[in-house]
Amino acid sequence: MKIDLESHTINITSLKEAPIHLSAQIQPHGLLLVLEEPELKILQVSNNTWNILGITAENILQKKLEDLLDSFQIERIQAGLSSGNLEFINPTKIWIRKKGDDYAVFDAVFHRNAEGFLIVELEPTITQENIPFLSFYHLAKASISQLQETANLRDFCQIIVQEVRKVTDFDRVMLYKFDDDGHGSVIAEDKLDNLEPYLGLHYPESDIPKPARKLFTSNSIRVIPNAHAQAVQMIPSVNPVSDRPVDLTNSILRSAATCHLEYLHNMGVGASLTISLIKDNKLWGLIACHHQTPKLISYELRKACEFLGRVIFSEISAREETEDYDYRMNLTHIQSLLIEYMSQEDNFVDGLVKHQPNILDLTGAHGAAVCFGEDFTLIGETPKEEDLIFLVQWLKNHLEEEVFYTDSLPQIYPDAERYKNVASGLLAIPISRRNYVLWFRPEVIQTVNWGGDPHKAFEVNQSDGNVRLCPRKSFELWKETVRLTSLPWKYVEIKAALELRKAIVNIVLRQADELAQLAHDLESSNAELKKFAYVASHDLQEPLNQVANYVQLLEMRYQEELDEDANEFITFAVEGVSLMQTLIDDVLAYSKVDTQAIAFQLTEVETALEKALGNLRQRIAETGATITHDPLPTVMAGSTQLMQLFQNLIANAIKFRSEEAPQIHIGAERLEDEWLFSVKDNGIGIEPQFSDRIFVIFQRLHTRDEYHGTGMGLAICKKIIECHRGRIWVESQLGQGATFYFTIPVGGRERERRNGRKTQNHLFSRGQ
Ligand code: BLA
Repeated sequence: MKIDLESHTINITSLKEAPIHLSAQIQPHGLLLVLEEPELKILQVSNNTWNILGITAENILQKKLEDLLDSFQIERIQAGLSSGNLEFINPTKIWIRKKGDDYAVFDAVFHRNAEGFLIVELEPTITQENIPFLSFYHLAKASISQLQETANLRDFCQIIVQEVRKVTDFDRVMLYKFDDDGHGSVIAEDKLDNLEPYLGLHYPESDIPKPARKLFTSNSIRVIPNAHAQAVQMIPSVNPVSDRPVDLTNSILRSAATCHLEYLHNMGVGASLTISLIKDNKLWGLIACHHQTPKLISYELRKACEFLGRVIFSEISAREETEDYDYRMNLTHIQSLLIEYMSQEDNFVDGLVKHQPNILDLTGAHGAAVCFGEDFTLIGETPKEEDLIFLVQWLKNHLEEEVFYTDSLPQIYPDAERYKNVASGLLAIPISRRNYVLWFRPEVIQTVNWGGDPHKAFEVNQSDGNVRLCPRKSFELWKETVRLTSLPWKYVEIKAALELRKAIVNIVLRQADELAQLAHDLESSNAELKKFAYVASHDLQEPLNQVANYVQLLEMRYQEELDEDANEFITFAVEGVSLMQTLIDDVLAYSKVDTQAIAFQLTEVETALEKALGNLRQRIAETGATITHDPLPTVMAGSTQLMQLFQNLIANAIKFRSEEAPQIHIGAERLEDEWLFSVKDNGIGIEPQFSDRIFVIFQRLHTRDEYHGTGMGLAICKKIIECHRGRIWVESQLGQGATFYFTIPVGGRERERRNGRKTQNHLFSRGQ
């Protein structure tokens, strides 16, 4: 009866992942004993002793091995058991007396299971197929030397299956390779001509479920000499000492799961031999041999196959790696160039995208994005920035290792279906929790040939109250068109991405170090300045007041006695004191301009300007200055500082006026991501060579006699603008007036000036 999956809460996974190593059944061609050391007491035995030995299981249980075997055999076994390595005695030929005087001869194989019980498996000795190990070894060696002459991996695998078939004489021998997700495909095949080819066909993960794959990493050989044989029960089915089913992970005789036997029946297989191929502790693939009729394989032949599998496979692994050798060398070269570019650029991202080759070449991607915080740098064909914001957010929760890759992003992140044409494949590395490099590949529609419809890989059946899985009946070619998938990322490409990650992390760390050092230096120089300002305001102020007071006292008390010169000297002294006071005030004002101290808020520039003009009322009136302005915007700024900025610049324009009455215009222009302000006058102007010097603290172009002041005004302006992450400069010619420009970023100081340099160049070229 077929079961409707929707209406039943059947846990398919638990059915697929049943603990097959605890099966209490074995294949009937051999005997299995579970012994307790050291006295070799028989705890469990397979229920076929009557058929094979003519002795009932009850007559064997709880006896000792010595009750079955002659003492000289027991001595040899005991010696082997105490040597620690059981491989030395495997296989041991043993003779068991049947009822009467007849002896049965077996190949006995010993191993200790995970629970520490000794498992003895007895298989009938096969004389006709008993190929001496050494001659097999020579055969293997001959085929390996032939293998070494073949150039490509595919031909190499083909030779392997041919050789294995030659020595084992199976009807069909295949090399089966697993994908990352547990599916697999036949990559080489040698077979009888009349059999249907399986070469190139794919098989779903459920055909060889997880527990079966896991067993192969521990036990590299599986033999099923007769897929139709009736399994034999262990007696008792539960180990009487541990009170649990006995662990048969490394057993040879353990009966295959019913589901798999049914699978073999459906495929028309009478006997099978399977050898695992392990690479880097992972199951890479299998050599799968099928025979249409039952077929016994001797222990030696199995061992020889295992040996062949290992030796040959080490050669496959090496081939796999050299196959990509040239490509890998090329990627290594690109990688070293990228590292060089990154270290040359101020911003490492420029090093990744602005040169040839760039990061696209490193992984053979069609698009890439470097996501640093909120900044996205895109190259090639990528999803839109707004899509990337969400993708990166999603990645944060799914990226647990140093690299993430998929050749079908839309299948795990459905949002990506909208941009499958650019990003069906994704390879990503995190630089830190907020920063990522992503590579993209477009969808490539592919056809996959399956051995039977993978969507109907199995059915859930119910009989006698038992729910079980049944494999599909048909293994006929089933073509699938695979969409939403890119070409897969190669191992070498993933490795190249990981290497790049290391380099970026190093560079970013080094830059962060340098920045931290700079910040530290800046902080200490700021602290110095603040200390100085404090000292100036308190400690200097006091003696200064004292000088002023005493000079004034001198003037008052001795006025009658002082001549004109003396009075003039006193005036100079008083002026000096007041200049010094202004200097102290300016230094204090300068030291107070500090990013932390500025209250950034939406500020109407016009209001700030009006306040500044209010403070300059008197000077404006005295000089007859006219001040005009463009419509002014609202910006993110410190309003007090903005007012001070205008006050200083306008005061400067008035101070350095020409013969004519000052005409001052304040302009404002919106650029891409900043506001550009200008304060233009018709004053005496500045020689262009001095245009940088004027912003330096205490720098004066004129003597104090010509123009009063401390030379601090523009230094304060510069500092205010720097605190706003803007720029300030002057354009002027001597005698032709001057225009001071400054910028304020639209987004406030948090927004970096991303294309600052570009904007400035463009301005300068327009100004010429
Ligand atoms: C085992 N299935 C296997 C094995 C192979 C396959 C090679 C290991 C062989 C062995 O243990 O003897 C599958 N054989 C294949 C494939 C090809 C082939 C893909 O020749 C391709 C040409 N199998 C199912 C379903 C279940 C299942 C629905 O299809 C149900 C759970 C189970 N397969 C299953 C189990 C094993 C297995 C449990 C392990 C058998 C065992 O060791 O007990």
